[in-house]
Amino acid sequence: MLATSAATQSLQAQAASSADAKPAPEIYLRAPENNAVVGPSFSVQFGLRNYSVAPAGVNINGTGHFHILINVEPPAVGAVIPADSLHRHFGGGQIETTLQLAPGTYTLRAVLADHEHKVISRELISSPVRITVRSRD
Ligand SMILES: [Cu+2]
Repeated sequence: MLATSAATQSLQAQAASSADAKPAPEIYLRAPENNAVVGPSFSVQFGLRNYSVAPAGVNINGTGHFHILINVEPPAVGAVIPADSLHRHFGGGQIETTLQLAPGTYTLRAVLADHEHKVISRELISSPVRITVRSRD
């Protein structure tokens, strides 16, 4: 029993040290690209490195769900992301979606938030992506 316990502790220590050595998380938009010109209905694809996706309400360390912020500054770390037309939640764990926007220019940001929709860290807020939406495809 003692040997098993020591082996378990050793495994836990390895898991902890590999977690410490983990590279920083990164979030970005695979699509659209910065300065893209898109039609009124366009594909959005989220990108994430060194972190994982889980649906809203599922509390697993190192996971979160995506949001798109449209023409708004991101909330502070730890703040709950509002749910409205400028703050879209993808609580099902989606990694892509289709957005419909009126013609114009927009600034989009992807944000990963935790199971309670709280901003996790600055690293999990993407750089702004500027797009122009045309009136036709
Ligand atoms: Cu959310």
